[in-house]
Amino acid sequence: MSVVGIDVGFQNCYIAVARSGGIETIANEYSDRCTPACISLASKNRTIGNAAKSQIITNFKNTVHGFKKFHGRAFNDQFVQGEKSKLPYSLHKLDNGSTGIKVRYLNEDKVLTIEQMTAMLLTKLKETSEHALKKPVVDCVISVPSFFTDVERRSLMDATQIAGLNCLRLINDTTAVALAYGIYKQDLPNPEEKPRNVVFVDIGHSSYQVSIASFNKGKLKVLATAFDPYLGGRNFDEMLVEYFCEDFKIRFKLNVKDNPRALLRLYQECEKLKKLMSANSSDLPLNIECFMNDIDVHGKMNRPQFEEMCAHLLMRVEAPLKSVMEQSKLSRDEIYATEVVGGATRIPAIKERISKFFGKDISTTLNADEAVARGCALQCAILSPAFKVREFSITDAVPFPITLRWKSPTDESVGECEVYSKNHAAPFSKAITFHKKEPFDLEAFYSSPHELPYPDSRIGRFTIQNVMPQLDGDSSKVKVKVRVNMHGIFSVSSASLIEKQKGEAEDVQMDTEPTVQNEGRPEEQVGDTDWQNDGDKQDQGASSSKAKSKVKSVDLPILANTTRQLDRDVLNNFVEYEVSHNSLSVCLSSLENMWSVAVYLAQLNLLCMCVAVLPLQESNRLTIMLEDTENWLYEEGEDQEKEIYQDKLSELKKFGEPIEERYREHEGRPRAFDELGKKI
Ligand code: ATP
Ligand code: K
Ligand code: MG
Repeated sequence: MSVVGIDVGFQNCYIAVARSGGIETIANEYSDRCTPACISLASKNRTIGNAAKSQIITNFKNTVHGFKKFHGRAFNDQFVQGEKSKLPYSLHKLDNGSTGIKVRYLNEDKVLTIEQMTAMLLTKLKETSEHALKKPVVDCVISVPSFFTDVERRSLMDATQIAGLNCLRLINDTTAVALAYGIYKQDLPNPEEKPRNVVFVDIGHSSYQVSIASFNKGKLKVLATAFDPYLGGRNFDEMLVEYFCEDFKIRFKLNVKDNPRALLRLYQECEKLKKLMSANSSDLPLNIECFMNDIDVHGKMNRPQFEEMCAHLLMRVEAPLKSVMEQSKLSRDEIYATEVVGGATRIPAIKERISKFFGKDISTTLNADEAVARGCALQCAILSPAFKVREFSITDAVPFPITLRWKSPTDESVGECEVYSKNHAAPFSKAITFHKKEPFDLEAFYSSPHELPYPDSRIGRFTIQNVMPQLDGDSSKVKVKVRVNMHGIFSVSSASLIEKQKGEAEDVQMDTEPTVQNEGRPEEQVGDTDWQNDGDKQDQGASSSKAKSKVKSVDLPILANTTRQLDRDVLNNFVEYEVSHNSLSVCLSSLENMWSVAVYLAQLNLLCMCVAVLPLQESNRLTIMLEDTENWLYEEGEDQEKEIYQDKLSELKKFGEPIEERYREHEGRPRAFDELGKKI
């Protein structure tokens, strides 16, 4: 069984796998550990990841990126509509009201669902891990923003199914980071000692998440989470883009926003500039040749100016930190450390804000890009029977309170009960007892819609079927189990009718108020008895006291109708579609053709990074040669006869082999390159 963790980012995806040596992040065929969340659809094939990213400008209408947060959202959703105007590709309303993406693919106009898009990305990541592990990959753990609601989580789960993956757990980004932090720590307090509290901050391209977790030996517990789902690195890119659009309008009379290609180029250049500014506070240039109408543009920016421009964004750093501290009721000196991850935390002004808030330096002991994926792989290893890891129990927190509502049997009044309070431990099951004579509905919804980053607070309606009165006409006792599962998804998991046996003494309490009992975490057998709380114990006590009166329990069917649920037939069609289309692209890039050239090119590219071994002149020639081949590959080289590729490959090899040889001699480590060759 494979052990794989996948961080599906808004912009960047990472994969970590467990091997005998431990957890390691793995590289794709471009020797890149980051795979861009980007899919390019074309007339003959599809490309995903790095190759797709290089098509963003050339094939802008059909190169899809930045779609992660459309999961589970209606086309008319305010967020979707807000994004729509900024996207180079088109969105389309699907029949069920969901958001679809309209592309030209295989010479046809197609509308693909978000689940299908993410599935394509996951297929690619699955293949990359299969290459690395040299065996099929099915089981995995995937990261998800902690603020994703049920609908978004279910939609992501559907995507994993379409990709042929078996997702053992959707784990919250910051929880994965907490696990990556805690599992190797040798010096955590003993179980009876005061726990160590650590703040985890993850600011990525699209969003900002923070959580506080407390650690003792062998366990972590998430105390609270907070977020700004709409603050990330891209907001800072946008500010730069806005600035230069204005600047170029004045100085070059250019209307950048009217030209999607130019706008996309400007986005790319601004992102680069933003990253440079993180390391440099002096004036930095922004130059783009042949930008629009054959005009070369140039501009400049420096860090102080940038920070001033982004002051309103920087102001938003504090609120989630404040919120998470208030929720946890901890004082600042009870915080042991603040660990930051995510690309955007490299912005110096963001780091400053965080450390100023806590009054001490932040720590960056974790790999900012890979910590989420590593945490996912660790969780997968813990769940996998095939892998031996140190025992570590993870208790997450429910981000939004959940309420259950039902109609009273006697009158038309409505009863309701908050079954999960904010920050309630998860995964977690509860049993609720009702007294009913007929089938009834339970409606689950998020109790505080104002704090929900999603427009619909409904989770679903669950009909408890086949409920009948007792033979004597009395109400039946119906025991319903609800749970927030491993993926952070709520469900009514089972219902049973407790039948009174003939001659049984009337000792069942017939109150109409349902009673709620905590059941704890059935899916985790590990220690942590503090979850088996009184409710559960009372239940057992009661049944043993009336041990003589026999009760028979009958399972009741439940009809679940959750919001925006993908029809199972539709899902199956998507599965088939993905399988056939993936084999199509695999076959188009099978080993004798373009693929082999690309692979060899990637190897040489890597060699090129070690140019220290080559005389300057030669390394320049190599760089030019590689660039030329790459350009050829993605232009006319995209669609050639097999022989052409073979020729290209031998041409490359003629050039590359002596260099490989020299590299080996120089390094005196022949294994390194062989390893690399195998990996790719
Ligand atoms: P999300 O977590 O929102 O789904 P993600 O996981 O794809 O997104 P990350 O890979 O964590 O995001 O971070 C990407 C962001 O970090 C981008 O906006 C990128 O420009 C930014 N970034 C990366 N390096 C730097 C740097 N040195 N300085 C400033 N920003 C940076
Ligand atoms: K990421
Ligand atoms: Mg991320």
